[in-house]
Amino acid sequence: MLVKKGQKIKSSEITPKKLYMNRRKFISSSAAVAGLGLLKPESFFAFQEGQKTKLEIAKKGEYTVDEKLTSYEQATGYTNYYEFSLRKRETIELAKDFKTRPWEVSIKGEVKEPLKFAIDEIIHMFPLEERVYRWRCVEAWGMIIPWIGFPLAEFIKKCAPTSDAKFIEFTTIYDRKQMPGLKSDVLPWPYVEGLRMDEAMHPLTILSVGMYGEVLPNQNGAPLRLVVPWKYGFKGAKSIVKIRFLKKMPRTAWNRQKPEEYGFYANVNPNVDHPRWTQKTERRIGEEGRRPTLMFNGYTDEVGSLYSGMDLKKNY
Ligand SMILES: Nc1nc2c(c(=O)[nH]1)N[C@H]1C(S)=C(S)[C@@H](COP(=O)(O)O)O[C@H]1N2
Ligand SMILES: [Mo]
Repeated sequence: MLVKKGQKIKSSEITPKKLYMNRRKFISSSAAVAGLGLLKPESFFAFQEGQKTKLEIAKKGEYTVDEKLTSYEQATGYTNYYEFSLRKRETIELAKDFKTRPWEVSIKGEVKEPLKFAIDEIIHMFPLEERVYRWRCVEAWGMIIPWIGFPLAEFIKKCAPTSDAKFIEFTTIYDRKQMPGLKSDVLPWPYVEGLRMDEAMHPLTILSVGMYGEVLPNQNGAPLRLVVPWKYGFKGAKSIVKIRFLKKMPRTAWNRQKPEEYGFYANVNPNVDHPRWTQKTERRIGEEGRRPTLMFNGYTDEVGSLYSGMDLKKNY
């Protein structure tokens, strides 16, 4: 099939040639990365900008909560992405032409050597898992999302951090041409978030590349975002371009903007109110009324021990 420049092709029309080319490109670029293991041809997909792309899920169910999923329309139509807009229903339209290819993630700081990964290398590095998690925004609403991704811990191993790495920092793309919200000074851009190394290595923490069976929609943080289900949603940095391993706790965007409202830890905690509203209850999107908020968003059995001996009123 002949494809003219700028012409869109349906995924049903993608030729074996195109698939082959993508595959070749991937193999040659990843040859530089040691220890990736066997590349399974069946796990390749042809990413097409602006189209829904199905992801092959190798594993289902780990840590999955048995609760009714938030509708796809609400999870993708009511999003927080301030680089585009402060209005949750507006980001879907403003992000629709956002370019997620080519895309590189650079690895810096306390590592054996600095690295760069292309996004399609990252997506094919590990078997993709689907995990249905509770998701709780600091603004006291929540959702149930079927994320697709892999444990951040696995990716960290590929980055080979040194023993000096005690924290990890995530930086989001800063592109004023594509992101009209960057004109606002609501946050000190770029959007930066971070975790303590043991939080980052916890098996619940994932890097997500998709949701609802498909590649992440742009407004939900394509092509790569962090998901930490026991913390407030703002920890989940979207559209990551840089990961740094650090000796000291990084300064994060929300914490810099309003330290008394947004702490570094940001664990979901019904006993510590936000200065301007209660955190005891929350609205689950798609439901009437409010629910009680659960400590660590209901993940106490899994993560409670990470914080033993810490005063969570001080370390909010
Ligand atoms: N880069 C970036 N990441 C971000 C945000 C943002 O504005 N910019 N918002 C955060 C907030 S406040 C929340 S609640 C979640 C929302 O994720 P969702 O829109 O996919 O539900 O993304 C987080 N990650
Ligand atoms: Mo949020």
